[in-house]
Amino acid sequence: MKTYQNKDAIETAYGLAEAAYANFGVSTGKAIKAALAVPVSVHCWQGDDVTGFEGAKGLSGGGILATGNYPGRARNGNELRQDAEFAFGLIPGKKRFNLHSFYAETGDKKPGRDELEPEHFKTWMAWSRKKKIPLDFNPSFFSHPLADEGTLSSADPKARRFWIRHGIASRRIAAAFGANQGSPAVNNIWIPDGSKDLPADRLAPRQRLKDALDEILALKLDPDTVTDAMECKLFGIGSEAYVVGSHEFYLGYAVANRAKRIKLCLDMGHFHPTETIADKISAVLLFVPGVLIHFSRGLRWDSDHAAIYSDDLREVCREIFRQQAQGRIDFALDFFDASINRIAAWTIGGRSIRKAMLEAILEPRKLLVEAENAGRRHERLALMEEYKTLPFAAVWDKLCLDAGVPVGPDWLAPVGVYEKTVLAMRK
Ligand code: RNT
Ligand code: ZN
Repeated sequence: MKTYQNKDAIETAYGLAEAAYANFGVSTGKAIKAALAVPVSVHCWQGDDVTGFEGAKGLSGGGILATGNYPGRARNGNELRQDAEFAFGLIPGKKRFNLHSFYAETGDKKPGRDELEPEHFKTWMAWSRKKKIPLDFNPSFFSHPLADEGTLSSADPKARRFWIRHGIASRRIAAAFGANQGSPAVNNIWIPDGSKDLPADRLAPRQRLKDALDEILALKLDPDTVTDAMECKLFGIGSEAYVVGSHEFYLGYAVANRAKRIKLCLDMGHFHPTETIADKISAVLLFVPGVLIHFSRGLRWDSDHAAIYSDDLREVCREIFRQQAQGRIDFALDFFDASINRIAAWTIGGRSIRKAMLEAILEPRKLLVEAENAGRRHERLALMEEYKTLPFAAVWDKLCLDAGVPVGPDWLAPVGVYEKTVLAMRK
């Protein structure tokens, strides 16, 4: 394939684009810098199909499923870190890395999830410091024998207590990450609890979940080290009729517990198949301190296809930058496709978010708002239409060039080499 990394051609096209955007009062140079500065939390679990290091064969039991059998998944911490570092070199801009509790490296010891400690993540923390990649965290309430009949909402007190202890242990680990990196780690709670078929009692599990969360959050931690987030969902695989932790549940919980500064996690794949989250952002930000977004792509029954530069995703980014709310948003990836090269999946998702951010930042917001405030609605719509065909690709290429990552499809070649020389050896 011909290379796209032609500096002169990119600079020439960029010069024309810069002038075109300047006509709309927008600085492409500033936009590139601003887009590169926003951190994106890359999810570790695309690298190994959400398997973890506990010796599991794969993801099991709980509202989500990784399908596919593409060769070369990471089987341990070193492989996962190696793969992630490789992908980071292809994704422009600031990155974080998001772990689940079952990526603990515990050596010969096999602590229960309720016994996990920061020291089980010391290799991750050392890597994080060395690479200057801050970490985020997630307790893992699935792929576990005690998760079969629910977790934090379980009617079995033994199981519920176990998961409450896990929730507390996870917050402590996230706080240790925060202390290690000198900035808060996001600790996001998602539980799969729900019912495949129509429940007779929708209330009792929600009451138990509320009480369990109260216990988990009772432990006061330094807000400079950890931020709590909670992720709602409408339905999942095997929980089609009922999900305990619904949107209304967590929104209500976060608002009722204002002092605890809980962020709401909105996953793009967790709503009705035609429902998008873009319009929710301005509404919930009036009432919760921040929103963690899981950039994902729902496709029919699955909520976790690789994120792409879709209208849906672009609208989410536009909404954020129109409100200048980026400081209150945590951008995170959440998808797992085991049927394609996993490094490519990360790269496609990571590049698509950065691309959508850049496009959103380039929007001639001022002109749109002026037209709106003056009642010139035809002009508002016309500008939105004209803006769509500005030479955006040239600005995106320039961003990649400035960030030192491959331009256009040039990133495919190194992925191909890595597949042959590294991934293919994992048999
Ligand atoms: C599941 C949630 C959750 C998980 C990860 C693995 O529907 O989206 O965020 O995907 O925690
Ligand atoms: Zn999610």
